[in-house]
Amino acid sequence: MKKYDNIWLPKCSTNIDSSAFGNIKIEGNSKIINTIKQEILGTFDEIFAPLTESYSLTFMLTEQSNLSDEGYQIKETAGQLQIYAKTDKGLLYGLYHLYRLVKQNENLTRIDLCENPVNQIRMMDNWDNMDASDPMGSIERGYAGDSIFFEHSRFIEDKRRVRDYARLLASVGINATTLNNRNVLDSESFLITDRFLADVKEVADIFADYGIKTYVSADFAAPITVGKMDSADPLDESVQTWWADTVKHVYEVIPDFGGFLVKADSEGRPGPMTYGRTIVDGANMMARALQPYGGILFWLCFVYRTQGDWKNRKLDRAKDAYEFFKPFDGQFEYNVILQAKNGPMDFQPREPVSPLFGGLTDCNIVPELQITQEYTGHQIHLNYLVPQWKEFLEFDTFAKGAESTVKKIVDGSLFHRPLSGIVGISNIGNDTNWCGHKLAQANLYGFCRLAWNPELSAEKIAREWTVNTFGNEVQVINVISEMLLTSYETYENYTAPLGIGWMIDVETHYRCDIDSHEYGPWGTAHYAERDGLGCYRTRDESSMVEQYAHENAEKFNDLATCPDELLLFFHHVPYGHVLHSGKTVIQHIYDTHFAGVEQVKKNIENWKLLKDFISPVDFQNVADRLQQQVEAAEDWRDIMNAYFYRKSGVADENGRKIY
Ligand code: GCV
Repeated sequence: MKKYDNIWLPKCSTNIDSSAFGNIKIEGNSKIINTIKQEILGTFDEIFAPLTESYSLTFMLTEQSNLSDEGYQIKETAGQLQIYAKTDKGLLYGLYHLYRLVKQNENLTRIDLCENPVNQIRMMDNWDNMDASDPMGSIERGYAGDSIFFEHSRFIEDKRRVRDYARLLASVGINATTLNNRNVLDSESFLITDRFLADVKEVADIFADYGIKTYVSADFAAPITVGKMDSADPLDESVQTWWADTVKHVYEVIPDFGGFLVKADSEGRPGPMTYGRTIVDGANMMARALQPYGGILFWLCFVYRTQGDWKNRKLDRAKDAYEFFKPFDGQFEYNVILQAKNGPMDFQPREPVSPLFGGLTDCNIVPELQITQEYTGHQIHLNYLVPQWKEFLEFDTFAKGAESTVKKIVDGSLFHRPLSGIVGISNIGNDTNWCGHKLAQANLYGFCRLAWNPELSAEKIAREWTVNTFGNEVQVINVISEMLLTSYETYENYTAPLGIGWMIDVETHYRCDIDSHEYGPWGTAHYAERDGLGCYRTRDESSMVEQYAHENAEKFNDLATCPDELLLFFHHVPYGHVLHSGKTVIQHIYDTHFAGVEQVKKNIENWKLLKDFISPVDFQNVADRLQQQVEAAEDWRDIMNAYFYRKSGVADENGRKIY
């Protein structure tokens, strides 16, 4: 097994001396309680030995009504430090909070805090493949090495790293995970059969030790690929029986199994539409098979027409998901959760919120946010995405009048949904520092902290992660948090402008390649031509704006009110169009592209200030990545500026070098 750094947590040794408990009392008896005991013993020297010099410590189960099932209270009186919770899981979360307090040097005397998670399902999806192109277990859009679950088309024997991942996720409140890529190919189809169920159980048991439920991505066509039937038609009784029997067996082996994630009728994946059936026919059929066991079906809304027509302005990929799903609102089984990307397209650096949020009012829907940096710099570029996610969560859908924010859909309160929550696409792999770029760990941490409490600010999360990871040195905290907090804007500056996206190479989604999505069979992405650029999504064009509630439709439709950062997502404008900022579009493109590169150069200088405070390995890791980032940013700047200068014929007001 590759060696690796621990991240924001104290190291947990397995060479433990059980006599060390001393005056720490722990109520209860369960697998999770054992995890707590192991944590206490494993981190004794760093955390508990100093703590028990001042306090006696008790982990107590309670019936307190101010606590939810996963909540906890940490309270100190007269030298007694107590962690109360209704459940063992709450105690575990309380323990991890205690770590944070210790790392942040908080004074624990007379402390009295109470925490309940705001969101119900806090899920991490993994895009790990068993084989595909890489025998070591590749990760689709993964930028931090190979899979920690799979190699050579089977499970990795040594599960220590899976355990550490479970620990990491639980330490920031994650309570569900999907093991494998939603693009279910070959071997992965058999995860729900005896070929792999014993392994799935072993992994699920590890996650369960940390209060995390395990799901797998299932192939809608499994009755054919696995069951050797000639159809996967959801209305075919033998197909329904096949799923019922298969699910029954899964639960016989893994009684606390979570359920399935399904990507159907999307990007070449089969689905009910293959058989002329509806989304509801397909989803409900699988959901019913899960119902006797309390299982949940996550069904992806990432369904779009893959063929565009640049001449037909009514055809618009951004409209597709809403058009496919809205007609079925209210018809899904109670245990179906629709899972939709934050934006209507595909994890671009800047998109408006998907109109499915607020548009679907009568079914369970959760957003998925991409922690792995597919279109946002591949964990080579520093890009702390928490500010993007905060904007998403704060967006007012106006679905039930003002204050109908996305975060109220995520916590289930807006439409009083029985099932609700949020999903992140993981950014870890088997790299020594888990995320490729050491500072990309802040995104993993940040997603999970927001999933627990969306009110936390991007700044608070950045500082908290920095202290937990690098310690309390003020200069380190200031430099790293400043680098993190400006990095999203920096990346946006030197890549595609004003919300348009897609000016990136079509295969890897990394390099600047302005036209690679423009002239393919999918249709058009940016419509850049001699006189202007931008999409045609207003009321009189593709009419995508109409999918939003009236207030937002009006705002986006009108040039006078459409926010600058989304202008080109909705409008085609001349290069001379003046933004609310007072700049013309063309000057904005030049200025942001020059500024973005300068911001990365500044980070390179700032990082050097930390040489004496950061371990040599981490220091070099970030320094190397910043160097790669600046080179890529210079490419983006030069290609973008040259392209738009030549298209528009308008010179830079400041006479800078444009090729
Ligand atoms: C896992 C995008 C990505 C794919 C990804 C897909 C999805 O299209 O490029 O790699 O597949 O989204 O979310 O299913």
